[in-house]
Amino acid sequence: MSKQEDAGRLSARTLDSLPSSVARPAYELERTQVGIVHIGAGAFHRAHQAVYVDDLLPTHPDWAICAVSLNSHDVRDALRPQDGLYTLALLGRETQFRVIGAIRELLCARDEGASVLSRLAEPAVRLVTLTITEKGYCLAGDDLDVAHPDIAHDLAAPATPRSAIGYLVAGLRARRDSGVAPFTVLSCDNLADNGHRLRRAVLQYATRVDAALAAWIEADVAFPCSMVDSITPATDDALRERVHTALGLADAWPIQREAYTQWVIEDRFCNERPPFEQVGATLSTDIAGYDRSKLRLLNGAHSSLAYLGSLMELDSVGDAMGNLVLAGFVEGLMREHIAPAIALPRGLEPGRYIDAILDRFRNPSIRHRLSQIAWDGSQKLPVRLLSTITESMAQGRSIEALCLPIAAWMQFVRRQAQRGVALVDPMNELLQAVGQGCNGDPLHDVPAFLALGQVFGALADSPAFATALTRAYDVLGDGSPSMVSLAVAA
Ligand code: CS2
Repeated sequence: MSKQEDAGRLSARTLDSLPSSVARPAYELERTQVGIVHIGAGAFHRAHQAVYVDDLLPTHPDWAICAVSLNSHDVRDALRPQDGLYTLALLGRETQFRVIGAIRELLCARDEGASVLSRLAEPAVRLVTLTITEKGYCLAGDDLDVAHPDIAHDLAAPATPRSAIGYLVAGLRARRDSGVAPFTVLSCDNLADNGHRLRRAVLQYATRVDAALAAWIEADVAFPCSMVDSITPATDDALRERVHTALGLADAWPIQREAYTQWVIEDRFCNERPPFEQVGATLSTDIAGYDRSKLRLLNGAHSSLAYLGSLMELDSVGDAMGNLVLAGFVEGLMREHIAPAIALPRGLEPGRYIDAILDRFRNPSIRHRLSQIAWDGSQKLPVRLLSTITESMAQGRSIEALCLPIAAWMQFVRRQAQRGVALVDPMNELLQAVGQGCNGDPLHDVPAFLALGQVFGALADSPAFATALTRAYDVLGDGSPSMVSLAVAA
């Protein structure tokens, strides 16, 4: 980068030129020290967890973040020239801009694996956090998918891993071998029981690599669960321009999110932990119920809006909420079909929780595209909606309404496949084949989807589920906007 370009871009050198309206790190960047390695340096991490850390660094400078992307070098390449700095736009009635300094190092594991491993081995790193999305866990049902190409690679070459699981185990092994206390492993992904699931996958992998290491991990490493929440629409050019105007400097990768944020963390760490409770997180020994309530109510409603709304040719969550028929259907789904099937945590009043979620969906300052939420449906639907269906059936409740968004996903897959549009989904190839083979007859199409065992699991064998899903698929007809409107109105 030339000196001239440098002068016009956000970096440690240009921080002092920021207008007073833009908040900046309230600590000296060079006095911080990396204490957290984060795997999955995407927008959600930078908008959520890194902001809590940014609030903590003035008083606890030894908890800065080394942010690792497993495959893509885009975040590293955008932020390294900016000394890790980036802008967060908080979308409230008025947008507030804030420069975040919590990420002090950026690594891309694919090109810099050795640096990632040496960070993981450092005693000063006491916590490893993850936002690798559902697919990053390489699970098949509740177990590690040992046939997954990255896991198969790592099992054959555990010293030079590719997967997050492979990195965690290689890092823990280095610590055990040199007598360093293990780090805590904290999953921050939208999965129920995320810590338990990650622990199980790590142990299954470690057992195959080194049984003694697996026993050490089992006894000494903590994998707390957590629930994360903040709506984070993807960065677009409009945001880049707004940020440029507000800062008077270019930022290659600003991010945006709603003002609301929540982080509930199970207080079970095997090494020192950052005092996140001082900066707004909730730490509790019992967080069961928070993750399910959020995943099933907020994310379940989001995915329902995404698939039904996309078929209706709506663009954003705001547009979908402006369609009173669709909004009414999703509200009814939350109040009458999802909430009653969840064991809610003590103190969480479902009516108020749902009101607050619906208000957030209506936030006029946010343009959250349905197409973004529609990504990775094969990974999201099991945790967001199919789990509610399983429990509703066990409780003898009706599942008719809950099957409509699942049928909408199937219609969505069919439409994209038949239009020749690839899906953003790790199962794209398989889904394309199923979608292209659909002929619109529910008795033909529904069994083809139900054969996707990775998505439907044991539900695929339930005749009651197959009947309800077939009916829902039939009601959606050809999946055209008018048919879908009629279906949600019914
Ligand atoms: C959304 C989530 O993209 C999606 O699938 O449902 O990212 C959602 O915005 C967050 O989980 C809110 O905390």
